[in-house]
Amino acid sequence: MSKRKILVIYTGGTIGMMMDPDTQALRPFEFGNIRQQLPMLDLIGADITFQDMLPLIDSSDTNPDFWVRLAAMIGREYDHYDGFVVLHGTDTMAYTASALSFLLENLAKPVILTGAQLPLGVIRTDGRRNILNAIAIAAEYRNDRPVIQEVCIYFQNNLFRGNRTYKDDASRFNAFMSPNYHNLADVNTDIEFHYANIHNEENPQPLIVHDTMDDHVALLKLYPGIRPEYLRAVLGAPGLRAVVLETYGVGNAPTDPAFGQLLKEAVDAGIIILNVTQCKGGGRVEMDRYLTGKRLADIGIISGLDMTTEAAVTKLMYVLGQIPDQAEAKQAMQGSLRGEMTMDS
Ligand code: ASN
Repeated sequence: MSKRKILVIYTGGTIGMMMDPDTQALRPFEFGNIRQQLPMLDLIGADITFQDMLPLIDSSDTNPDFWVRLAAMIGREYDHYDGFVVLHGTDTMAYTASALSFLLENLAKPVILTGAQLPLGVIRTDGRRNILNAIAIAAEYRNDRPVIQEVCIYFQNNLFRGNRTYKDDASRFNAFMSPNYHNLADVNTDIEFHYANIHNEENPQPLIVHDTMDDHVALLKLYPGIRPEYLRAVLGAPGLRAVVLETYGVGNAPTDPAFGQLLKEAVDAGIIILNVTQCKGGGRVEMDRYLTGKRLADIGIISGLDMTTEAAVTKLMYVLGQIPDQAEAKQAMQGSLRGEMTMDS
């Protein structure tokens, strides 16, 4: 069997950063000599090509335009490679993984994002193992079909569905979590794939690479004491089409009538309000559990069920980019598009 062809796209992030001699701060540098830094690459048994996506960025500079360009780059190379690895900063990796999952419709090849908490050039780097394992996973085929056919994040021994993750820790190597969906694989002495959790495309359709996202989306986190004028300022922003509302627990919010009235006016004006929970460790929005949540459902706020904030924001940007009509977009938001939320059974 010929070697699997893997394209590694380097976008920036700590993994390839070096200390800037002038500022003493880490910033992205062109990868260039990665093969010298990773002699083990040759042992993977894959045919590996590296491409930089310029300009290299710290992932704090990620935005919808960057996601569209990255999706287009994968789309252009889709037929030439068996799998893709994207080297990306950790800070917004969960947003990029979520956005890519929506932009790449009918994906039937692996797209694995990974990165590092310490640069490759540092002796204790986590980047070396993350890259090598991500490439090995992208090159894994069974019965001549890729084992992974979706957008994932590989980090510190865990393979996650990308649109189920968030960055949980600023310094631990085990930086990502997927509280509401099981791992797709665990990497120890062996790579153990959990096939029941992995999306399996029986009849792959041609890949569709979407190229529009609408960023008229706001994210609003509730906190005790939030002033109505702050809420009014967000809801009154020109052009606003949708809000991700991070509520308490299973989707609860203050019962203050003035607060409810502001939300109702926004919903009546056609703004989509999507309720997700602030609880990072897991759980789902159930607006009928408490009166405080039921009031939100009654005014037309929709449930994000067990979606992460990262998936909610990028899904809205994607859906609004495809669907100009607010009512239709609201409808589309309530289904699972790429396994990003668990539907009620
Ligand atoms: N600031 C970096 C980034 O997200 C953090 C990292 O990659 N660990 O680009």
